[in-house]
This record gives sequence, structure tokens and C-alpha cells, in this order.
Amino acid sequence: MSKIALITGVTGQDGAYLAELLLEQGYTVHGMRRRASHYNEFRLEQIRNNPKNAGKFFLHYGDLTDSMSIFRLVEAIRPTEIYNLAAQSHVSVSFETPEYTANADGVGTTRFLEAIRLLGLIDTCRFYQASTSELYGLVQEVPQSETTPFYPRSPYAVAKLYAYWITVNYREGYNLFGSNGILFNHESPNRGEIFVTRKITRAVALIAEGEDIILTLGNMDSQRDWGHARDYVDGMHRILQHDQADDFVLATGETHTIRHFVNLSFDAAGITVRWEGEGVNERGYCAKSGKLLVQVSADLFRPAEVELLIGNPAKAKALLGWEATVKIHELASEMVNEDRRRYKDGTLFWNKQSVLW
Ligand code: NDP
Ligand code: GDR
Repeated sequence: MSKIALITGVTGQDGAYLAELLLEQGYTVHGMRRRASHYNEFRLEQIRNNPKNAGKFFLHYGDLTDSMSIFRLVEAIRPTEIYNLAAQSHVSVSFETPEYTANADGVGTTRFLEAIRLLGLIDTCRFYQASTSELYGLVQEVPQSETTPFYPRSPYAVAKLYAYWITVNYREGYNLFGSNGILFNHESPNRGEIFVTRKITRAVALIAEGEDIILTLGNMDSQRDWGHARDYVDGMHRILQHDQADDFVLATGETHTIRHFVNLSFDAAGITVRWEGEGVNERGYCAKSGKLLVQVSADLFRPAEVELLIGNPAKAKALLGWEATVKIHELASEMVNEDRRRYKDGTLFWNKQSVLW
């Protein structure tokens, strides 16, 4: 049977990498996009420019908060696999838009599950839910695995908790093939500009290219388990090819502070940082010139923080043969180099205000 995928969030970091992977594997790929006031499909350019994808890749308008658009798409496309990657995915922003985040990230998942059920596709359509390590929140146990209790710490994580359980519920209640990927942080040169890694690598690239800016961050003591998005979309695909629906952690098994990622990123540009002070008074200076490179702003701290994430990917390794392949210093280096390349060829979007986000 020919494989037909529907990817929500196709214009985002993971959606674009996943679309590319599935097209390489011979799938027909349909992506759900939403209308924006400015062009938001730049991550899909490579796919569109590849003549091999002609007649294989389609985009449709739809929205997680619009049930009718979801039913219309699922009915028309009759996908064999749905990857639900769309979300209001920024943790800080979720504190400012909690109701919308619950609607999109939580109830949005139910809309897809109900569409599969009511349209009679339970036997032909598998469903992947983009669950997250943010579910673990306040540390209960380390490393975190599929059996670690959840304790969400943001409106985003609470909405994703609902989505996690509603997927399990449809699996148990209706025998729907619904799986959760509990993915730890994964990054790439295509990461959104206001997530911390990309904010850092973009600022480092600008500083290395001679721009007069200061990298301004919030909490640099929190620790994250960072991998490369390309590995993680491969994991999503493996999760849906497994012989039974199940939930899997995808992680590297290593954790590092935000400060460490800052150091690695400056290292990649040949700049050594000398740190002074603590808390909001902490500053990073260029060890050679003494110039101020990094400062802390209390405004960028979150109302509730997730201090420590480190995942145990043993189940995914044993059952799916999946492993993260990219080390953190390789990730930082790839991101800095790509941001520098974009700066030089004029494709890096930035202005002085945008580096403060
Ligand atoms: P991005 O923020 O890069 O992409 C999110 C996508 O969702 C974009 O395509 C966005 O569209 C779309 N979207 C947002 N709101 C809606 C809506 N109301 N209706 C339709 N589409 C919408 O996220 P990532 O690619 O990094 O992450 C993919 C998924 O995985 C998300 O669900 C995220 O929460 C989850 N996740 C991510 C992790 C990570 O480290 N990256 C880790 C664990 C889970 P637009 O382009 O128009 O904004
Ligand atoms: P996270 O990613 O919240 O883990 O969610 P983010 O990169 O936003 O934050 C990581 C950590 O860095 C600290 N931090 C800052 N964060 C941002 N964005 N900007 C700053 O200036 C800054 N300074 C310090 C944060 O406090 C936090 O501790 C990501 C998203 O992709 C989610 O969708 C996904 O579910 C999780 O990863 C796993």
C-alpha cells in the first residue's frame, strides 16, 4: 500500500526535516500550514526546489484550533500516517497565552484523534503525537524515562500532558494506533530564532562577524539534553513503523547547562569567554579584548523553570534501533557556522531588537 503522510507543523523545524525524510522514503506528503502575514515557508524551499518531489508534496491550509479544517483535510487526504507536530511550542510564550496554548496543543490533538475515529480510519491510519520532555518538569527522577512520573511546569507542558494522555486513551479505548514520542530538546540551524540555542548561535555569529551586539539571556543554570533534529525526525518515523503503538523517549543521555552551550558556541567562532559575577549580575567577556559579550536579564527568567532534563533512550535503542548521533559541540559548531554563512550571504534575518528576544 502506498504511504501517505499528513504532517501538521510542516513549516516548523521538525516538520520540514520530517517531510524531507518521508519524501526520500517514497511517501506522498501532505503538510498542514496556516496563514501568516509574512512568508513562513522558507524551511520548505529545498523540498520545493527538488524536481523529484513534483506531484509528491502538497500544502493545505488548516489550524489546530479549527475542527472543520482538520476533518476536511483528514477526509480528503485519507493519510496512512499523521504526524501531529504543530503546536504553540514556546514555553515562555505559553505563560502569556495559556488559553490558546491549551486549545492548540491540548485539544488540537483530540480533534485529530476524533477525525480518525469518526471518519472510520482507525484500521488504516497511524498517529504520532509530539510529546515532550517538558512533561517531566519538576525533577522526580533522573535520568527520565517512559516510567518517570510527570510534573509539568508551564501552560505549554500542561497542555502537552493532556495531549499525551488523550493519545494513550484513544489507543486503549478504541484500539487506535496512537504513539507518543517523548522528545528531549533537539536543535539545528533551522531552529526558531527565539529558542535559546539558536538565539545564542545567531548572536555569536553576529559578534564573530563584527556586529556590535550583546547576547542577553535569562537562566543559564538550567540543564538540557540537546540532540540534532535530523536524528529525532528519524526517531518519529521509526516510532510509527514499530509493530505496536507505544510511547518512547528520544534523548542523547547527556545534559549540559545553557552556559556550556554559550561557551561551545563562542569556541566554534574562535572566541574564549571569561565569566564574572553571579545570577543576574553574571557577565561574559571576551578573554582577549575584554569586550562585554554576554549579560543576564531578569525579564527573561520564567515564572516556573524546568531545571534539569536528561533522558534515558534505552527503550528506543532496544526496540527501534534508534540512537542520537550528533554530539553537543558538533551541534553548536554546525549552527554557528551556518548562521555565519547566512550572515555573509545576506540571508540571516536580524536587527538589534531581534537579538534581545
Ligand atoms: P516549531 O515551533 O519550529 O514549529 C511549530 C509548527 O506548528 C509550525 O509549523 C507552526 O506554524 C505550527 N503551528 C503553530 N500553531 C499552529 C496552529 N494553531 N495551527 C496550525 N499550525 C500551527 O516547533 P518544532 O518543529 O521545534 O517542534 C515540533 C513539535 O514537537 C511541537 O509540537 C513541539 O511542541 C514538539 N517538541 C519539540 C521539541 C524540540 O526540541 N524542538 C522537543 C519536544 C517536543 P508557523 O510556521 O506558521 O508558525
Ligand atoms: P525549552 O527551550 O523551554 O527547553 O523548550 P528553550 O530553548 O526556550 O529554553 C531552554 C532553557 O534555556 C533557558 N533560557 C532561555 N530560553 C530562551 N528561549 N531565551 C532566553 O533568552 C533564555 N535564557 C535562558 C530557559 O529558561 C530554559 O531553561 C523547548 C521547546 O522546543 C519545546 O517545544 C519542547 O517541548 C522542549 O524544548 C523539549
